[in-house]
Amino acid sequence: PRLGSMFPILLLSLFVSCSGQQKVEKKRPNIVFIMSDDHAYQAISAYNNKLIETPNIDRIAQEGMLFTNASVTNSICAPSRATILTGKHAHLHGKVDNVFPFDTTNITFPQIMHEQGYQTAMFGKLHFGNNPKGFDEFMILPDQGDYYNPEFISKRGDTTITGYVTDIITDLTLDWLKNKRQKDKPFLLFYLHKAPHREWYPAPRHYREFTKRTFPEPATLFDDYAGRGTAAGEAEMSLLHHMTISADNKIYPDVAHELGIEEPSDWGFRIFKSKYGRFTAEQKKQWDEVYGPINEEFKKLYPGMNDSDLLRWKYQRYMQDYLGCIAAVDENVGRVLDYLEQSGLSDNTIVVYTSDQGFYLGEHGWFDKRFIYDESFKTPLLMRWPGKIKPGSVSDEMVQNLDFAPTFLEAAGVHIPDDMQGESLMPLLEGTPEKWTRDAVYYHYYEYPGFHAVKRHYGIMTKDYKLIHFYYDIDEWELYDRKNDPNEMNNVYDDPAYKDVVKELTQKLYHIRQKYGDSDSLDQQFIQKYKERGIIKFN
Ligand code: SGN
Ligand code: CA
Repeated sequence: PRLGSMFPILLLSLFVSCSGQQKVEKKRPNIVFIMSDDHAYQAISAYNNKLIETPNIDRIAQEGMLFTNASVTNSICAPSRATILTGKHAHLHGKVDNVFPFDTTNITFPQIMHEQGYQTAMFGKLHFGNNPKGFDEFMILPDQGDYYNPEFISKRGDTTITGYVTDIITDLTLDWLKNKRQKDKPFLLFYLHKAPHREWYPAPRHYREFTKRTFPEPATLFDDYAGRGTAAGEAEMSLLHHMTISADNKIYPDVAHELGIEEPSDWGFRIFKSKYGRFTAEQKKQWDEVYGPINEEFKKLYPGMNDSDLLRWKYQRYMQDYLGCIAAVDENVGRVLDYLEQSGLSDNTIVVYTSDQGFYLGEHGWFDKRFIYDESFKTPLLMRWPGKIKPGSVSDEMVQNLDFAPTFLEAAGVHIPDDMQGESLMPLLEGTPEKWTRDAVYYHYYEYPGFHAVKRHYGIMTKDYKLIHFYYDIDEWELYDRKNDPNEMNNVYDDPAYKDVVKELTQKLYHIRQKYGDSDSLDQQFIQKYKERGIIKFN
């Protein structure tokens, strides 16, 4: 199939020489790759509308395909982005965590498409520590970026733009689409939101509305991790203990001190002060009008709260701000989709909506990600391609962020390098799932010891099971029966009834590690590099 993907480009080249550039270029699809940061599939109404309506993001699935089993190879920001760009697992591209710099000798698919005549642009969050290669134009946030009055890095230098980040990234994207791009070339556009990344600062129009709402609690909010191993119990991402009252829940530091709320470090207070300190006078005024009364109410409630009351209150505060951020993403995605329609670009443009990973919205009492458990391993994926994807289709195949690079290269009629590890999604998009043969996906998380204390682990998922090995300072195995235990509450690794499954999955895991070139000795090399690196800066 890879050699086959050369033929369209050969035919196209023939066509160029006979009939000129324009006609040919029309046939190669444009790609708009929309990715937000930490957007859980639980917060997209195309998946379910318990928490929020996202009518604009949903349009992509209504007019295209919704993937219900899409996952990432390593549930953390920069490694996911490196996998998307290279089509390789982290142990090969080397960006195994958020801290090691991206090795720019890697060849990325935008570089290849650029060489093949695509115009390339990127707006928003990349989080690589270095600038993207192969782009005609980019304006990216430094590191995690800011919600209010963000700075941007571009080829022309740094600049700060007043306003709300999700609106600004969209303005830049639309300005490029309308006024800056060369209209006779196909384009590859990365439209990358910072939202809804921690610490979840919504725009005034949305916090006014969302702070009035109450959201349903997940079934596992009060999880005590009894059915799992050491790693779940030791992770530091609980709403009750690790979500900060100030930076995350927006209680002013003075109010927290007055109430005698102690936190393990003053980090949450410092972050809140620095974020609040970025506001203009007008933004502060608007903020205080809404969050002032929330603080007053909390002053009254807090003295009478027990742990479960506080957990419930934190969950509501969390959801109000997190979902408020998503409301702005959805509105802005609508602006871009509208422009594609109005300009006539829609018909020949592939639109993708995804996130760099999933996220916990109170499930298992958590926020953040990193684990191979469903909420963080799975990621939203919606794709529209008029004329190729049948509107309203759904795929439950196990696709991964690893697959974007080969998919887009094939769509553009470009040869897929042999060392790319993903599979082109083309058979699924074209409605021929019988040509899709993958029966398992591989996962590997590395950033430990580190922020949120999620232990190193790798694992395999099939449609029925998930087998996980936690290593480094423990040596523990977990097996989950996906069909009978969808919330992954009971590790059945030692249950005699699953003896054969354990045997079969262990072999499969061994083979998939071999197939992708991962190994115990590579694990040790990454641990060694990690130790040599010494002090780690997490952001
Ligand atoms: C920040 C967050 C963490 C988060 C990492 C990684 N803390 O450090 O909660 O896990 O980013 O996120 S924050 O309060 O400073 O935002 S990632 O999406 O970039 O991988
Ligand atoms: Ca992320």
